[in-house]
Amino acid sequence: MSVTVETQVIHAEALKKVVGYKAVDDYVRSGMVVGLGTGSTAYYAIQRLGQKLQEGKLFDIVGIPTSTKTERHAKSLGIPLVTLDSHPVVDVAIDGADEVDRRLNLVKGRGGSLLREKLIETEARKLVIIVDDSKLVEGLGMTGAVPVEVIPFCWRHTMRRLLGLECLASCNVSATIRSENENIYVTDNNNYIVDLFLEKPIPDIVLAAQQISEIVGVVEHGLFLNMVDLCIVSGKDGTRVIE
Ligand code: ABF
Repeated sequence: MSVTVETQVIHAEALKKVVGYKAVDDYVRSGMVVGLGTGSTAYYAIQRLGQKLQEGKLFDIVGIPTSTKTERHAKSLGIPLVTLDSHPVVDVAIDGADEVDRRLNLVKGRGGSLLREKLIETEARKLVIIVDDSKLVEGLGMTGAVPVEVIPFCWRHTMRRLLGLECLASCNVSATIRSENENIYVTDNNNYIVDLFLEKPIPDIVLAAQQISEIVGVVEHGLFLNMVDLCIVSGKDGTRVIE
């Protein structure tokens, strides 16, 4: 039993490594500004980038990290870091996702970094998403939460407004405030995250994205629509690119 579980973990890690390495090998060139994603798959892309810089196979690269965790990781590998303030154009951004639909729309933010991810990846000339095939879905929001970053002030009110949205009325939506070690989880931006759980698919994701954004206490949501240029997917039969 334990051997099987361990084998599955190794297999899952191997799939993440394959897409992380491939993203850097195929889409990062010397001289680029690179958006550095967050999460256990993006981790391998950052590892590869650091490795290629150290080996002199890439040079004149700067990275823009999408979280404080990624910032620490990139620094530990000696990847030079900048921000959008000084480098407003991102040549390529590489990141994971929680769900990817047929049109390459995403749910992101279950790891907690959606705001900085969206801020930086919106500016990417090329957004490369790296996932294993367990992330491919028919309808967004069916395998877990749709995260929404909200300001702490009156978060219960903002949560109620989210639950009352017309566009989610048919989804049997429920919500929780994200917690960590029995405290409310605080994002890198000192905000909270409301996780929306849906029992039925969102009928119109564009409308939902718009209506969620319009709630005043909402900072950003984890629906990433019409942003992705290509998605590298790994599975037991190998790796493929969806464009
Ligand atoms: C980040 O990584 C998040 O938006 C998303 O929640 C997560 C996916 O992480 P993992 O690759 O660890 O599954 O990009």
